[in-house]
Amino acid sequence: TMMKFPKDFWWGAATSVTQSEGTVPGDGKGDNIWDYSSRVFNNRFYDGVTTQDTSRFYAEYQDDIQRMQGIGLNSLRTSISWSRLIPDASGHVNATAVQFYRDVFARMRDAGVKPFVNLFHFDLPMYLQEQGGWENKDTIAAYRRYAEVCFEQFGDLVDTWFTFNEPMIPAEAGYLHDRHYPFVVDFRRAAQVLHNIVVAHCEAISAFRQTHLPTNIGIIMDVIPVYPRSQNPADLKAAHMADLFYTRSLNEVILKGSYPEELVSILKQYDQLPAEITAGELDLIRNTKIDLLGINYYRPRRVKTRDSEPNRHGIFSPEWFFDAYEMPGRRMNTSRGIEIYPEAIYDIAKKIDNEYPDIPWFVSENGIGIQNEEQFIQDGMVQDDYRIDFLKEHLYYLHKAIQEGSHCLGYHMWTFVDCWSWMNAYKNRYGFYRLDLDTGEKSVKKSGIWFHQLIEDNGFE
Ligand code: BGP
Repeated sequence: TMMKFPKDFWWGAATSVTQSEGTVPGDGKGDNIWDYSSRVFNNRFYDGVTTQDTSRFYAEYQDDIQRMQGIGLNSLRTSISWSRLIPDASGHVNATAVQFYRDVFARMRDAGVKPFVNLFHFDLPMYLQEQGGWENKDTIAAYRRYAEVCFEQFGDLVDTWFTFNEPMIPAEAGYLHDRHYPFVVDFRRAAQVLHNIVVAHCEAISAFRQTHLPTNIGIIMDVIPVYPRSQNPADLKAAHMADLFYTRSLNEVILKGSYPEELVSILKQYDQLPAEITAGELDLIRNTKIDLLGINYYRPRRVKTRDSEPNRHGIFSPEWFFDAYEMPGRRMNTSRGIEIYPEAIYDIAKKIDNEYPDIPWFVSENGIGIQNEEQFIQDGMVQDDYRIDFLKEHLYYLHKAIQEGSHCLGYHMWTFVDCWSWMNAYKNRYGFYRLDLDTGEKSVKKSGIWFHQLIEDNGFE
């Protein structure tokens, strides 16, 4: 039987500018931290591939928009490149960039693909990073101004706005886990970065409210739902702590307006509270409301109690309170090294419905990254039945939650065309379209054709 989705459901894909635009010499773009770090630390992750070599949306956007239309997408989330729009510390607005994004969004609308636009996808301009990045409160003011420019220049064309994609990641990956530039490992600094990003989010919402644009604004969070190894008190406590540090820390401040008290008192106890949190900021946070929530879901987090010392040489970290747990018999995506667990979509929906019943939400990213996809090419097309199965399984649980009343507005897959990634360039492919790195050719995969049919039917069997 056919599983039908609600009327006007958002069916689409998600991408980000750093991962898809590519740099064209002379286009007036300034460096962001990825342009810089993919050049300077290239050997660490990328085998010679930099942000310059991403999938050329900047040069080929007209064809790419036709490709979106070609598989029936009714919406697509991308971002704006801050360092393209405002390329240097003087703050001047790059007119070429304004024209470019206006043309992109206008063409998307004409093609029936609603532009969902995110302001920040990990891509801080280098001139701000050099002044301390998100640790510096001046970055909050610069971000608000950038947001104001975006609302003013593109407000008539954009369908739905987002302030940040995965705001936890710049803090966690950049200041705690040594994955993203500036490769700092210091919990207290990470917490300051997170707090400043939360304040910046609120500033952008406040700027948006002042424009009186008739559209909506939200935020996109990555959710890694936590599952304990067992129901033993020690494992349950471990799960509680993982959830507190990695999910509730951010969800509650954004969605309920304040940090969890338990978290604050633990950070006090370990002397890890960020130094710069003002009463004015806490007021602003309390009074900020979003219109909708995007959830990026890729994998569950399985945890157990920690029975050995954390291997971190005294550096305070959430991992002091729990340990990762590999569930026997778990299904893995071995390409990406993460567990596949579609049921979590249902659990996430239930949690939102219970804790934040007034906030409509959608799946803003979900997908599967696969290595060496060329091995599945037959008759000139990637026969990615594994991706179709992945989508079906996840959509099955989403459908189930919607049937039970969850206020879910749509589903966006990561991603549209195979793209460059933060830690491994082109190793894992996620797209509905394949990108051939040798020829530059973009060609639809079997999953793209399948998704098109699903959109036409507004459901699947
Ligand atoms: C999300 C990011 C995306 C994208 C995706 C795939 O966390 O928002 O930008 O990269 O993950 O993950 P990866 O590229 O690390 O395989």
